[in-house]
Amino acid sequence: MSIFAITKEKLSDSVGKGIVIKTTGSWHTVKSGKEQINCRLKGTFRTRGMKNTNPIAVGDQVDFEITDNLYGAITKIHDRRNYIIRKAINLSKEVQILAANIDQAVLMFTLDYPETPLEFVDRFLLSAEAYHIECVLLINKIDLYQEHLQYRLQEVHDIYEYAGYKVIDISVETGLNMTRVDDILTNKLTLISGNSGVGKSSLINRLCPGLHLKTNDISWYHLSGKHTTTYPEMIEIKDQTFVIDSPGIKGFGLTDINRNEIGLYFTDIFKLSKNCQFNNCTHIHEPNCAVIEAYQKGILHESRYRSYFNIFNDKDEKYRTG
Ligand SMILES: Nc1nc2c(ncn2[C@@H]2O[C@H](COP(=O)(O)OP(=O)(O)OP(=O)(O)O)[C@@H](O)[C@H]2O)c(=O)[nH]1
Ligand SMILES: [Mg+2]
Ligand SMILES: [Zn+2]
Repeated sequence: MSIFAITKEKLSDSVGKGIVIKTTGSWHTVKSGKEQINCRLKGTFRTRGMKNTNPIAVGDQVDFEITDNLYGAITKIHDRRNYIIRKAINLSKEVQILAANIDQAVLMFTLDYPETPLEFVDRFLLSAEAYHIECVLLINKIDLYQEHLQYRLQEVHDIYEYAGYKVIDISVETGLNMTRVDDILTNKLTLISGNSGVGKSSLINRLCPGLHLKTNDISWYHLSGKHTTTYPEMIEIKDQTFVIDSPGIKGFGLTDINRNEIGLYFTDIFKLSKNCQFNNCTHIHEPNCAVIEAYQKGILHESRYRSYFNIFNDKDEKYRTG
C-alpha cells in the first residue's frame, strides 16, 4: 500500500490531509497528493506530555487548513503507528522524535573515519526494540579499513548477529553490497540514522542517481562528521520506496523506558535471561545469573554487557521509574 494512499482526501477547498516529509524547525513540508504545502503548527501539541523540541516528525499523518494561498496550518496529528525518540544529551534534555510511522530503521555506522562507539549502537537498538521497530545494521566505509580493522569487523558482526540482527558491510564509495541494501529498502519507508559523517546522505545519493543531497568530507583533524544534513527529509528513491535522510546524531539518551525493561530490549540478554534463577534478575549482582555466566564465558560479548551495565546504572537516566 502506498504510504500516500490516504493523503488525498480533500474535505473542502481549504482543508486537507497529508504526510510530513520535511521539518525545519517551525516549518513543515506536508505532501498531499502531488502537492507540497509549507505548514506551521496551529496551537500546541504534546507527545505523551513530554517536553519535546518538535512535536511534529517526518512521517506524521496530519490534517491542515490552508491559511492563505501559499501556506497551511497543521490542525491535527493523527495517532502514530510507531515512532522512535531520543533524548538530547546536552543540558536541555529535550526529547526529539526522529521519525514516525516507519517500517524499519537502518543504523549506519563506521568502525573508523569516524569511529562509532558500540554503546551508541546498543542504545539505538534498545530504543528501536522498545518501540517495536525493526533495525538493520550497515557498516560503511569498508574500503578504508586496513588489516587491523578486519578482525574488529568480524567481531562486530559476531556481536550483532548473535543478538539477532542483520549486519551488512558496505562501501558507498566502491558500491559494495548496494544491491543487498536496495533489496532491504524496497517497498518500505526506512529511517536512515547514524552519527554525522558515516555516509547516510552519500548512500541515498548512490541509490538514487540524480539526487544531489549535500554531503561533506569528515574533519580529518577531529575524525568526525560536520553535521552536513540539518533537517530530516523523506525521499522517494524509487516507486513505493521511501527513505528518511536524517541529521547525524551525537548521543542517544533514552527516554520513557523503565529500568526493569532494559533487559527485555537487549535481544541477546533477554534470550539468555530465561535461564536466570530469579524471574526478576537484573543481571547485575544476582547469583546463578545466566547473563553474567554467558558474559564470563565470552558467549555474550563484553561490549554488550558493558552497554547494558552502563545504561542500567546511568545516573542521567534516573528519571526512569523502575
Ligand atoms: N572512503 C569512503 N568514504 C565515504 C563512504 N561513504 C561516504 N563517504 C564519505 O564520507 C563523508 C561523509 O558523508 P555524508 O554522506 O555527508 O555523511 P552523513 O552521514 O550524511 O553525515 P551528516 O549529514 O553530517 O549526518 C563524505 O566525504 C563521503 O564522500 C565510503 O564508503 N567510503
Ligand atoms: Mg547527511
Ligand atoms: Zn540474570
